[in-house]
Amino acid sequence: TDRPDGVGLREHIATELARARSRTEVLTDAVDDADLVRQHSPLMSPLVWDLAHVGNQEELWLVRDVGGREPVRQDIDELYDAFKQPRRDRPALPLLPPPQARAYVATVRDKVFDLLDQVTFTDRRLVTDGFAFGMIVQHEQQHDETMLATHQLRSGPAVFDAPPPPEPRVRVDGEVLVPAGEFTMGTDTDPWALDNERPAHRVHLPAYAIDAAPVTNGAYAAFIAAGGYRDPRWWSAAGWAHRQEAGLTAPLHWHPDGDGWAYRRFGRWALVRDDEPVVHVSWYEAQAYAAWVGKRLPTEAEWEKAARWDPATGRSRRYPWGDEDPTTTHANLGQRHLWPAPVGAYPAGVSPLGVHQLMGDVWEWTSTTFRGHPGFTAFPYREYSEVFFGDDYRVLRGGSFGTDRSACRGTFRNWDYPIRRQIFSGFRCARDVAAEEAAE
Ligand code: AVJ
Ligand code: FE
Repeated sequence: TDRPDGVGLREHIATELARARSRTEVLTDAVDDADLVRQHSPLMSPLVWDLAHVGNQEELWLVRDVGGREPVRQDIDELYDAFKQPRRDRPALPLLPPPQARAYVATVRDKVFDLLDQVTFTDRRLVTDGFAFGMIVQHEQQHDETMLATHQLRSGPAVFDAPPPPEPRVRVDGEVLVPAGEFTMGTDTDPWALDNERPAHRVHLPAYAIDAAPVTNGAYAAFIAAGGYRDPRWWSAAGWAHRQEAGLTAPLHWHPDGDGWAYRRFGRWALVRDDEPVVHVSWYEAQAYAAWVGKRLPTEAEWEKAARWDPATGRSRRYPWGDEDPTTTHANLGQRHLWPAPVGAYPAGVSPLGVHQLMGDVWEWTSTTFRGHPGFTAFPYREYSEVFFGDDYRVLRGGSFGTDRSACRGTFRNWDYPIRRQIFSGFRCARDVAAEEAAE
């Protein structure tokens, strides 16, 4: 997909912008206007805020910065600035009502299509390979995932329907042994990779073992049944304090049902199925489960080596299966399905080392705090990722059923607070391997 300048790049950008917008429309047309302005959880924005914020970012970066055009609505910049307006306060703002928000994003988009006809992709670094357009596509798709999480928190009757994910095609269990050695982490070449994925750099890891699949509901339910939520031995000090204070007893959206569990997914009750990856757990819960099974969370580098490193060539791939963009057989991405697929459902997505379902299904918590790769430079602005570097956030990898393929690849990095679980978060475990075991 090397489209340095031609028609191909323009067409590709137009398609990706349109694809993002139709997803946004599905998410915002599914409910009435009263529902769009309501706050479904203090953790989330009203859907109408996400909608106009998407348009405002597109205006700032494409219409004004790349295009050098007159502002469409400079007066609303403050309202839709995520740093100035904390989520819990957004419903009280004088937001554009739904019809005006829809008209605003449409006006901005018209100007962007006009700009796209005229832009010269070689002009400046911001537009090389269409980067600024790609950034805006990914931004809208990320908000579309956030809006899907808002829908999951909404009470009331279901408004979405989707076919269930595919059934298992192969049996997957146990762990995969990854030999000690170097691999290339991050990228210099993926044209739409964001600043925090760059630069490519060599990382040496000692041998380790990583689960061949994400931790399932069945395995996680065993942790609950064994009293895992009542035993501080498995929890970090901060995790135990949070477990107590928040009264955690099971993943978000789970409720006891007879001997087992049921959970609410987009307005419908379903029995918790044992072979699906667990979703809606915080980093603290993931860490406690891993301790209970005598393992730990993988580091971010361990996750990426398992996902990208090809022992036959020594190269790091864009995705576990190769360099080609995901298709429906590779991974459960793109909101085609509304929950994670059972383990073994995507044999075509396996990594060279034999690790399954790294992309799609659930975002996977890693033990790593969010920081820049060695040699990081903020581009095009510090606010995308650099201001979040430090000890507060943990990195998640791989994308979920709610993530679009444009906002997800082997190098893509997501981050959140360790208490968060309204996102589509799960995990897999890893462990150190002694030299004798590694040599076997
Ligand atoms: C990368 C998902 C953590 O939602 O806060 C959206 C993406 N950045 N608008 C977020 C993002 C600016 C970001 N995450
Ligand atoms: Fe945003």
